[in-house]
Amino acid sequence: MTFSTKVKERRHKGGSEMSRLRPAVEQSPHPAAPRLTRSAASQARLGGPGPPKELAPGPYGKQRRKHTDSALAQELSQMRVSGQESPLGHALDGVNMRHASRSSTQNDQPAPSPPVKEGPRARVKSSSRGGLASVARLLKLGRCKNIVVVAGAGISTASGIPDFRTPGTGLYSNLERYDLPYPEAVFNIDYFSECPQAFFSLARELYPGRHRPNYIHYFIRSLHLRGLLLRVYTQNIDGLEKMCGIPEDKLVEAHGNFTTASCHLCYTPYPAEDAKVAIMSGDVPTCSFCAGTVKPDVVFFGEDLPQKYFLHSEDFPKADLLIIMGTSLQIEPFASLVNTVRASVPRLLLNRHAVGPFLKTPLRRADHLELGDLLDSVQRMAHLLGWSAEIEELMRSQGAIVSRVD
Ligand code: CNA
Repeated sequence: MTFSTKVKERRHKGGSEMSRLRPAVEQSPHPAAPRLTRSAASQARLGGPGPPKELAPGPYGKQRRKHTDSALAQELSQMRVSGQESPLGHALDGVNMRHASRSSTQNDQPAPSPPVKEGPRARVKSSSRGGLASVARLLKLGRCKNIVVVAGAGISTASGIPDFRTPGTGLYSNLERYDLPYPEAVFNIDYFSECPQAFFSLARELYPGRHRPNYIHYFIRSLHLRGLLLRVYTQNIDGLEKMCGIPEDKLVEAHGNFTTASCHLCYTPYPAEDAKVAIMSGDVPTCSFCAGTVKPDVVFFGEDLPQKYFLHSEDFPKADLLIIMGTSLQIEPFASLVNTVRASVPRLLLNRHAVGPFLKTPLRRADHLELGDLLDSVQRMAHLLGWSAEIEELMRSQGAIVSRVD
């Protein structure tokens, strides 16, 4: 089974393989998809190397086959039908993605990339502040013992890693010289085939070792140390969750990581350290078997998410608190995952803007949001909980710099 990731706004490019913009509340008319792949709305805009219709196998190709008949695929498809619609229109459904063909998209012209919408504070009627206190109270009362964290690039900006979409500072601006048709093209496998240097440039930025985890990562670890963390699902590929000491079994790096590498054509494994040395020195590592370009096993659009991702089907129904941090919720599966906790379960969004289901008004009864700088919010949350000193001590013990926002 494979996964689709998708962006919430997508422009219809014409042609069956391309996606259509579709509001998030629409329902997919498609039947359960036996396979889903990661795809981005903006790939639809690209036209050229858009999401493959006949899925080219990815580095997780074996897993894809393994999951083909999984009941989980059906569940995910239903999840999409019942809660999240694909802004890509049908192309985001596993079925469409499954039948997408790379070659058939190659002559399409790129369409302009519409700005990603995030909810301005004014649209959110409910208080955009105050969510912290409510959730901290629940935690103090011992009501939350199976916390699921869903994280995105925003948790790492305090570590000096830009996110994608923040205007001015986003990684996209650093990749301008590659003339990417849209930010996520850097994770497009066909684009990579033509221009690996765009991704390698990003990889040089994100390879573990250059950046350190920040207070937010340690806050999540602190949840774990208190026995409250069921799992953290991160879209990040920077490895900072692992680096701060969140154990492997508590962590789902849904978009892969740099720990392993393989040929993007034949999936022959390649020594990750050799790939890193080549990429860091500006070379292109090539497969000794087929001479294809090697890449770290970061999940590109059209490739399978790691098998571990499927833990979500057990975790989310079990969660008694969902904390969503630093993500625009533009890419599936995350956008859908946040809707799979029970309706009575509190969801706390910590982000600069309202996103995903937090754009709807009125908010769900158990929804809380705290808008503003994430580091500030998390530090205030820790303060409310009385955890600040412990987290700072934890950081110092690992040589991390403690910077306080008072
Ligand atoms: P995104 O689409 O860039 O969204 C980030 C979100 O975080 C936005 O809503 C921002 O407003 C918000 N944000 C950023 N900084 C702060 C802050 N200091 N305080 C509060 N809110 C903030 O990133 P997503 O994670 O949603 O998108 C998923 C993509 C981006 C994944 O495929 C990632 O692999 C990819 N990405 C990863 C990294 C990384 O690993 N660190 C960096 C950049 C992009």
